Amino acid sequence: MSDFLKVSRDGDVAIVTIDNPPVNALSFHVREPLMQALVELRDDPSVAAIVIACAGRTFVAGADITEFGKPVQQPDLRAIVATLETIAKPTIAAIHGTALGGGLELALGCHFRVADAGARLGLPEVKLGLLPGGGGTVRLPRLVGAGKALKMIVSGSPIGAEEAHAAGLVDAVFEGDLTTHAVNFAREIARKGGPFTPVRDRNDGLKETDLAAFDAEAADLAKKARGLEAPIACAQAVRNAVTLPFDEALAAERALFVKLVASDQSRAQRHLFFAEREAAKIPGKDLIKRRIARIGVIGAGTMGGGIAMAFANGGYSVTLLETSQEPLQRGLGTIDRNYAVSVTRGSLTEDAKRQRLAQFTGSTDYADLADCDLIIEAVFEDMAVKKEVFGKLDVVAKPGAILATNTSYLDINEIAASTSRPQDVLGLHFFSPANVMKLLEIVRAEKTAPDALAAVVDMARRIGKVAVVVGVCHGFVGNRMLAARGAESEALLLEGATPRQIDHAFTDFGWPMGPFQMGDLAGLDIGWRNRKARGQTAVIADTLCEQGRFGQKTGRGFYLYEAGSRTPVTDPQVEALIRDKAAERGIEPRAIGGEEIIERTLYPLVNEGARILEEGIATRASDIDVVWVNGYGFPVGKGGPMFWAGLEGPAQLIERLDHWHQRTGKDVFKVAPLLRRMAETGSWEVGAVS
Ligand code: T1G
Repeated sequence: MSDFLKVSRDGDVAIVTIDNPPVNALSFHVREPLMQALVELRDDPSVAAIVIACAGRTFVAGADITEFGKPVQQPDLRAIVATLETIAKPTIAAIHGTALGGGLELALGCHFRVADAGARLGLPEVKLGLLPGGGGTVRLPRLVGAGKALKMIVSGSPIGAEEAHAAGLVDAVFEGDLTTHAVNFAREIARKGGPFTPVRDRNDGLKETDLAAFDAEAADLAKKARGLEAPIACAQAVRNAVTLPFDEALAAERALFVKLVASDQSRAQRHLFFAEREAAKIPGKDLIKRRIARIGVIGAGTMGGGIAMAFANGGYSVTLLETSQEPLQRGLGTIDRNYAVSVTRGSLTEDAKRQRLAQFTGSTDYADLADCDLIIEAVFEDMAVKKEVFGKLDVVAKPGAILATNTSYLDINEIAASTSRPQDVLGLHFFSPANVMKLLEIVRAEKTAPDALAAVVDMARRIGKVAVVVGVCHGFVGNRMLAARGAESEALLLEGATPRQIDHAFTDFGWPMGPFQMGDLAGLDIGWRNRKARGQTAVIADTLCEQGRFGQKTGRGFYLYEAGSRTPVTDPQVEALIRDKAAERGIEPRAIGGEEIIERTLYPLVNEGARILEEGIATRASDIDVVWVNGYGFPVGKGGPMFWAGLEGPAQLIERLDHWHQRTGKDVFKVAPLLRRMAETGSWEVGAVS
């Protein structure tokens, strides 16, 4: 017996229950007693059938990711599944919660799988830069077919129990006491008698494989991989299941897994998996959290409407407040249309749309916010306007209500100080579109109460956001570093790099798009307004804005956009403008390569992250990685800017930053002491930075 696994009997049915909180990961201390139990039960003539179940909230959620990178302790998952398939008596996996990765592979080693109606099943290894390494790429296609297996494994997205049942992955779906249902199912199966065919010998799912269609689908998925190796390997492994004998395909899967698990990309993606969870661990995490049930959102514009939807999507009731009926109704109309689009796309049912909309109350009277537990403003980005809003909230909001601002740049300490309750004030910096983007920067002001912070970190998880707690400075973490990344953009253009060349350097690095295409998408007028507010200029971007070229929304920005198209087309007028401005400044254009572009944009990005850590604006370097991957599209295969600095080599960053600092004298290249220290220690721990 073991603390992590129990064997019980219900007559002639043996029940193996894994109990390894919190998610029943297949750690070594589970695998060892599991293997022993399976061998004993296999050889016990009094056992007619074996059910494998889990205690707690979920079936096995995968291999133990913390074990990767360490020597494998036998028995590994493959050995356990192989032993399972030597058992002639029926084996049944009883699945509740999420059977993911190695958990589903364990279940695929059983003859049968039964699931609770709310269960979800998937092989998400690709999100860790891996592929299913326990036989999933070879067994899953045998049940659901190569095409569906390809989609499941390359996307990493789980499917529900009913869909799994329809696809042949699950043999029965039950409501209520799953173990009892599983035991009855097992007894019935045993009574009917075998032989019971292990999944490895079932080829019904492979028979009708249209290899040409499969290859076309795999090629299409490869295009979306954007330099990531795992999706390509996943597709290859599933193809092997179709074209190779089982054992050869299994061996090929193993070879691919061994290569991926040692790769920088998988190390980066595993780093991000744990980094996202670390970010939510704040001091006082288990404080009695203020109860948040009713939400108030002030401002029904693009941000306010998106924020209101984010809360409604998380099940909260929302009072949406505007200054008058016209903007309020316009905002509510936009929300209705957004949900209608989701219904059209099939990602939302009509009932769910109605239920979501029923969670909204519109108002133009601050008094209607009096019973809200959390009120967030998304009004015009102007300190005076924000202070006016908080002044009213100070009067109407109930004691203990959390008062949040969605400001991107303004000083939240100053806003808090304008109220009588600074302990209730904090920032909730959503990223547009707020109902879609995962990142939520939670800004801790000087006087923000720890229990208020804990409450909103908890709330963030409920609305499906990835929360990072940051300190107050201009632009907090993300936008402050974005400014450092873009500081040289104009200089690069004036010195001879075209917008297309700079954007290509970024997409070659793995970004979804480069800074100029992104600027055109977001709207160049936003940056223009910010620069004017701070008395800054950017000669090319300012000139484009003065010409009304705001980007996609005006059909012209750094690029041209044909009517209704988002595809950027090089605009000779922009390139001529750049040459003219360069000539006015006596700058002789030169050829600028991709490496220089990365050195003058992404190296300053990392350097600013080091400064942010030194100032305590971010708690951990991994928090900065979480911000950049979830808020700005930093390539997951590089783990975020601070993890990537380790891959690139801090000495290389320092040498090039020093070079550009000597050449330009610009502060953005002045190497942060912590970056120098990291080059010596390999760690971003702040400690005593000289
Ligand atoms: N290994 C180790 N720890 C894990 C873990 C895992 N597989 N999954 C979760 N944890 C920890 C997590 O770090 C957190 O720890 C706590 O459990 C709660 O997690 C051979 C190679 C199951 C949907 O990728 O998707 O199998 O912060 O906060 O929101 O082919 O956890 O409390 O200290 O996420 O309720 C494949 C990963 C592995 C699934 C639950 N499996 N996990 O979500 O809780 S590779 C996965 C999840 C593999 C085989 C391959 C989610 C969840 P702490 P949580 P949650």
